Amino acid sequence: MEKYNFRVVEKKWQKYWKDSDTYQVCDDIDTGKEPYYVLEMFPYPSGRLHMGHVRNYTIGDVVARYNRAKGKKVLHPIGWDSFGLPAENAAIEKGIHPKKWTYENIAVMRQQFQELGFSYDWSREIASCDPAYYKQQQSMFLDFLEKGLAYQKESFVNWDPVEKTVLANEQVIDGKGWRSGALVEVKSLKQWFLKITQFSEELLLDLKKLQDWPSKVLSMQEKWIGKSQGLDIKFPIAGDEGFISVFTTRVDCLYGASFLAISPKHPIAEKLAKSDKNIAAFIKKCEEGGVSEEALEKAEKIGCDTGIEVSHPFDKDWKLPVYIANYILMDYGKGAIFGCPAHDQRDLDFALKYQLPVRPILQGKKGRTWEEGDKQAYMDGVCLINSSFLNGLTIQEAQEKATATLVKEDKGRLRTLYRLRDWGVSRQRYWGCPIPIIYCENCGVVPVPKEDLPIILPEDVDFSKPGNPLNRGKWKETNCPKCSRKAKRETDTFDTFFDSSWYYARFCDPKNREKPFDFKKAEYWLPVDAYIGGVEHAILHLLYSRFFSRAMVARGYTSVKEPFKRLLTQGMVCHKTYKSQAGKWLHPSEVKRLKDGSYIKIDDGTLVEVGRSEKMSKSKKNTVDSNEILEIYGADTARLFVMSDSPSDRNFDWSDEGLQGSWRFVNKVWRVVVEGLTIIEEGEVFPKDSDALSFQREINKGLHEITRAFDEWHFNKAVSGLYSMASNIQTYLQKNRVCKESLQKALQIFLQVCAPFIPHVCSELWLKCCFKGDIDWQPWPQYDEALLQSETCKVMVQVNGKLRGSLDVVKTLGKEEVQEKALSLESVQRLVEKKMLKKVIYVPNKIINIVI
Ligand code: ANZ
Ligand code: ZN
Repeated sequence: MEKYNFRVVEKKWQKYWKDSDTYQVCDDIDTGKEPYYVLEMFPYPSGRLHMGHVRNYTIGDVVARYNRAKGKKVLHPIGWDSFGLPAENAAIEKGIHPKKWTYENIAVMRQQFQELGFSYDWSREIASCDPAYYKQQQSMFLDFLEKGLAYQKESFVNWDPVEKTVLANEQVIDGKGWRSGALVEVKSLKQWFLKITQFSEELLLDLKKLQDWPSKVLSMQEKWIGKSQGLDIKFPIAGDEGFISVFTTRVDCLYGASFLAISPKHPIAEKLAKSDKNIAAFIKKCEEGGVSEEALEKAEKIGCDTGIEVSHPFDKDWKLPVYIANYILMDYGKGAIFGCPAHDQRDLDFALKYQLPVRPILQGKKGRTWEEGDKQAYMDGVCLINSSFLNGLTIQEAQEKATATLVKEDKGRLRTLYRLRDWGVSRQRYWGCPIPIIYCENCGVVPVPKEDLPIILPEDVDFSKPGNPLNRGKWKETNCPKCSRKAKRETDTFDTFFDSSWYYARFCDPKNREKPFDFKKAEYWLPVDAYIGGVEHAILHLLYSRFFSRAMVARGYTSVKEPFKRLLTQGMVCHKTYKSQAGKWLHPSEVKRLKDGSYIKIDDGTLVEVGRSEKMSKSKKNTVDSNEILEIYGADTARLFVMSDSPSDRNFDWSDEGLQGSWRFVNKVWRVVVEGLTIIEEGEVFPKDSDALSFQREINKGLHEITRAFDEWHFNKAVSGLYSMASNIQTYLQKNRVCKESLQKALQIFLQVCAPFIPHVCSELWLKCCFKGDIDWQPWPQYDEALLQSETCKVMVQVNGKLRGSLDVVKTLGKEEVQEKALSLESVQRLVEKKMLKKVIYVPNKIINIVI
C-alpha cells in the first residue's frame, strides 16, 4: 500500500484552496443559506506562532469547517492586531522600523496560517496599522466625540524621570522604569477618554442575555463593572463648618469606626500639602511606583496624620482622627473612608501600624469576635455589639436602621456606585493610530475635519532618543482647520484596545472606503456566532467591544448591541519544565527521557529535575516550536493533537506521546480508507448481512455521538469518537464477507467527520474514493434516528431445548439471519453437524431453539 505522504498532500491542498479561493464568502444576502460568523481573536503579529495560537486558531477552524458542512454560509476571516509596543521596542533595540518589522512578521505568520490549512477568507484580511483601517477608526472617534461619548480630561500616567518619557503599565517593573531602573513617578496629563460608564448598568444587565458565554467570564465582567449599593455619609469637621464625606457599603459598622482616611489626591490633602512640608513629602512618596492598579495593590499601606478631627455622625462628642492613606483611591466614591479595623483587614493593618483603637462591633457564633492581639480582622460576625441602638440586630437589620436614621437626619444619602471607570485611550506612543485632533492657540481643541482623514502616521521618525518621536519631528506642526493659523497635532495615539474593539464589524465589509462598514452587511453577519480566544481577554477586550457595539448603535452604524453570541475561552497550552543540576531551565530538546522515566541532559548525561506542567513560556524554556512540529509531523497531526487531549476551555498538556498518537491516527485514517477502497474496487460482492447491519449501527451511533460533541463544542470527545469509528471500520474490514455498500457509506461518513480536524488527508482520500465534489461542501451526514433506537439484545440459543450459547443481535434482525448466526456458533455446529433441522423456533429478541 502506498504510504501517506503528508508533505506532498498538504502542500497540494493548501495551494488548491488558495488558488480557488475556496473559503471566500460573498455578501449577497439571499443565498438561502443561513449566515454563520466564526471569529478567533485576531493575533498580534509577533512573528512567531506559538502553540497557544495553533490551538486557538484550530478550534476556530474546526468550528468553521463543521458549520460549512452543516449547510451554513460561513464567514471566517483573519487579520492582524498590528499596532503596539513590541514593534517600537524592536525599533529601539534592533533599529528596524516598526512598520517594516510588523509587515515582515505578518508575512511570516500568514504563511504559517496557510501551512496549518486554516479555512480563512483571505480576501477579507485586515491590519489595524493599515491607514485604510484606521481612517475609519479616526472617523468613528470624531462621531463619538460629537455624541459626547469621547471627551478629554486630566489624568495620571507613569513618568520615568530619567528617560523623561511616559511609560506603559507593562513597562513599569516593580515600580521602576524597565530601561532606566528609575523610580517611576506619577504625572498628570490631558488625555482622551471614552465614556464607557454611560453604559455601566446596561453592560451589567445584558450579561444575563449572554447564555452561551462561560459563566466564569460573565462573573469576571460583573465584578469588573462592580456595582455597589451604599451610602455617602457626612462627618462634620471639628471646629469648622465643613465636613468630610465617605462612601461605605457597611453603614452597620459605624460604631466600629476609629479613623477616617482620605486619598493623597483628596482636595483636603492637596490643600494641606501647600502649607505642610511633611504632608507634601508624604503625598509625593505615595506617587512612587506608578499608576497601575497592580502597583497600588502591591504597595505597603502607609498613612500620615492630618491633625484634623471629625465628629462621629451618631455622637458629636466622639472625635475621629483623619489620616491620608495611600490605599484610598480618589476616583472611587468620595475618595475617603471610615476605617473599621476590627472587621476589615486593610483597616486593621493600618490601625495596628499607627496605634489606632480597634473596636469590635460584630459578634459571631459562640459570642466570638476580634480579640486584643489578633492580627486578622474578624470576618465571621453576624450580629451587632458595642453599637448603641443597633445592638442585637443582624447586619442586614442594622444596615436598614442606621441608613434610615442617617437619611432622616440628612447625614447620609443612598448611592449606587460602579467600579467601572471611563476608558482612557490616549497613549504617548508612536506605533498606534493617531488621534485626529488639532490644538490651536486661537480656537482651542479642534477635531480634524472628516475630509482630511486619515491622519497618517509619519514614517520618517527618529528612535534614537527616548520618548514619543511624534513629539519631536515636523509632523505635529500643522494649520488650524478653523482659522488656518499655525497649530499642533495631538501626538498621542490610541490604545490598541481601541483597534480591537470594532474589527469584528469591519470584517463584514473590510474594503469599505466611505465608512467603517455598511449597515446592511453588518446586520447580515452580526453578531459573531462563535468567538474564540484566550481567557486573558475575558475582561477588557470583551467589555470594550461590548461598549463599542453600544456606541456604534448610538451612532446608527448597526443595531447589534451584543457583538459575540457564543464565546469560547480556550485554556493554555502547557508543558513540563526541566531544570539542570545548576538550576538552569532546559529546553525539551536538551533533555532525554530514559526507560525508567527519569530525564538526563543530553550533552553531559547529568540528571534533570522535572517540574510540573506549566504554561509554555520562553522564560521557562518549556516551549515547542510550531515550525518544527509542522515540518516533522505536518498540519493535520498538529491540528488533531491540540484538539484531542482536553476540553478546549481547559489547559492542555503537551506531550510527545500524545503527539505521536495523533500522528499514528492520521496515518491510520489513510490506511483504513485505502484498504477499504481496495475492497470496494476489487472485492467480491456480498449482500447486507447481519454483520453489515450491526456495522452500520455502530457507524450510525458514532456519527450521532460525534455530531453531538461538535454541537456542544466538546471537541476532545469528538476526537475520541473518530478513534472508535476508525476501529469499527478496521474490524469490519477483517470480516470475510464485507458488504461494499455499507463499507462505502461508512468511509464517506468517516471522512466527513474527520475533515474538520484533519482536512488535508480527508480531502485527498475523498478524491481518491471518487466521492463526488470537494469534501468541504458536502452536507454533514445525517444519522438515522430509527437505527439509534434499535439496540441490540441477547438471544439465547438452544439445541433441542438445552442452552448452548447466546448471541448479541440487532433487534430488527429477522429469523433467517438469527438462525444463520446461531448455526455458526461452534457449540451448535458440533451438535448439528450434517443433521437435518427438524424445526427452528424463534421468539424474537429472546430465544431461538433448534430442534434436530
Ligand atoms: C466601612 C467599611 C467597613 C467598609 C468594613 C468595608 C468593610 P465596594 O464593595 O468595592 O464598593 N472604600 C470606599 N471608597 C473607597 C476608596 N475611594 N478607596 C478605597 N476604599 C474605599 O467597597 C466599598 C467599601 O470600600 C467601602 O465600605 C469603603 O470601606 C471602601 F468592615 O466602609 B467600607
Ligand atoms: Zn484656530
